[in-house]
Amino acid sequence: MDTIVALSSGSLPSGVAIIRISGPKASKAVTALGAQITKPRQASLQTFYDPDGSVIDEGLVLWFPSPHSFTGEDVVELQTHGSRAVVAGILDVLSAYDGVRHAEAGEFARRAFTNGKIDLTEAEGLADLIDAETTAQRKVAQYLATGGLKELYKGWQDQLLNARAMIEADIDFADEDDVPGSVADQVWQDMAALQRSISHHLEGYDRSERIRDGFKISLVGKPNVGKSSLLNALAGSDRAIVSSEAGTTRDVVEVRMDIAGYLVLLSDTAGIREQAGAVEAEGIRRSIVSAEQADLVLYLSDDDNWDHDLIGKNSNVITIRSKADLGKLTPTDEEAIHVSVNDSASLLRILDMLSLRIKEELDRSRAGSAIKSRYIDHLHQCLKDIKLAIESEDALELRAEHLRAAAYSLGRITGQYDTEDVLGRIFSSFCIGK
Ligand SMILES: Nc1nc2c(ncn2[C@@H]2O[C@H](COP(=O)(O)OP(=O)(O)OP(=O)(O)O)[C@@H](O)[C@H]2O)c(=O)[nH]1
Ligand SMILES: [Mg+2]
Repeated sequence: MDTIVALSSGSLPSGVAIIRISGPKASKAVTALGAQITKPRQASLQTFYDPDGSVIDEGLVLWFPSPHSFTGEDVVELQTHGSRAVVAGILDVLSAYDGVRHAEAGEFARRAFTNGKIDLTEAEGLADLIDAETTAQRKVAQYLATGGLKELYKGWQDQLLNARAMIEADIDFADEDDVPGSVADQVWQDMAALQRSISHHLEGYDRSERIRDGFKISLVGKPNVGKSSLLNALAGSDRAIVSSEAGTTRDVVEVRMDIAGYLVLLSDTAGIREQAGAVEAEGIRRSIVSAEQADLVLYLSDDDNWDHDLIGKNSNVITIRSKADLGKLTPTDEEAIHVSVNDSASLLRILDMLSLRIKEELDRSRAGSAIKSRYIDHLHQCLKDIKLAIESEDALELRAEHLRAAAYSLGRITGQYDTEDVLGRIFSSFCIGK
């Protein structure tokens, strides 16, 4: 294995330059500069010499013995003045050392990957982090670089491989007919749940952009069910007009609030009903638009008639049974949350639930925005194979084989099974010294 060397800091001239050297000869090669390694991970100030004995520069030497280094190999980092002449002089001496050469683009990261220090998603996150220009980009890149998706995909891969193992164990011990409630039945339920998680994750990719400017919650329902009252109670101020007259709210009223540290835009809307005058009808149209664009819909009703068609298309809905203090509650199929603006405990329950939901959505959106286009095809292929496994009428052996294929697709994302040319393409897009 060659030892590689490169300037790892940015363009010269600069205040300081960092030269990184990685590989078995790292500690030996610095002796060519008249320097030597000292205590691991501790800076020591030393002088660097040319072979003819003249001083090139003075700077710091840092020693990271294998495996506790970025690449997992022996690494030495030199901090010198960021002068073109100094850096060129030092690189000349080091690269002339036997077994040491200049690094290619992305070669340090590639070695970190080969040595299992990072997986492919983390390597890509690192590249994004270096390129990040905005806080939002930085956060997403940081998530990817620190293994956010690696953990998620690894977890799914484990589930698939466990399921396959369970099925194979089942085949080995099975009687002629399939016993209901057998291990395999549980496995297929788990696989259906996994399928949902992966689809959900892919949806997050599409939604991720929007949530950044604030999490939008829309209060919708029929007239007079208490939407404006709930908005006021949650916001802690009389922002919307409340009256016992149906059709009070005519336009969308938006309040900005902080729920558990998240910026939330809570919208009150006009009650939705058939017979309405021109102004109210326009208000109702706006209610439906608001409900469709919301990240979360709170669907209020003060009776037990729920009609999800009423509120338009949005799969992210929480049903709320309002005016719970009036005591007309009857059990319903709908798992509605009971709330009364006169009962502060019920309001706190709503706030708790909202902060939980917002956190879940934000986690999902963050994971979603970290998905790279390269992953999408593999995730779709994974879903396809799980579906085949679940729906197939074939023998269990064949169905288990689809699960193996699904796990393989996830392994392609993390780089577990990738071919030389795919890896080469990814790492060569990195710059030299990375
Ligand atoms: N008892 C009781 N009354 C409530 C509650 N919430 C709202 N109300 C009453 O219900 C009536 C309608 O409340 P609003 O908040 O204006 O209802 P809305 O859904 O905004 O109505 P529109 O704007 O007309 O669609 C008012 O008289 C409120 O005082 C509650 O939790 N308990
Ligand atoms: Mg209202």
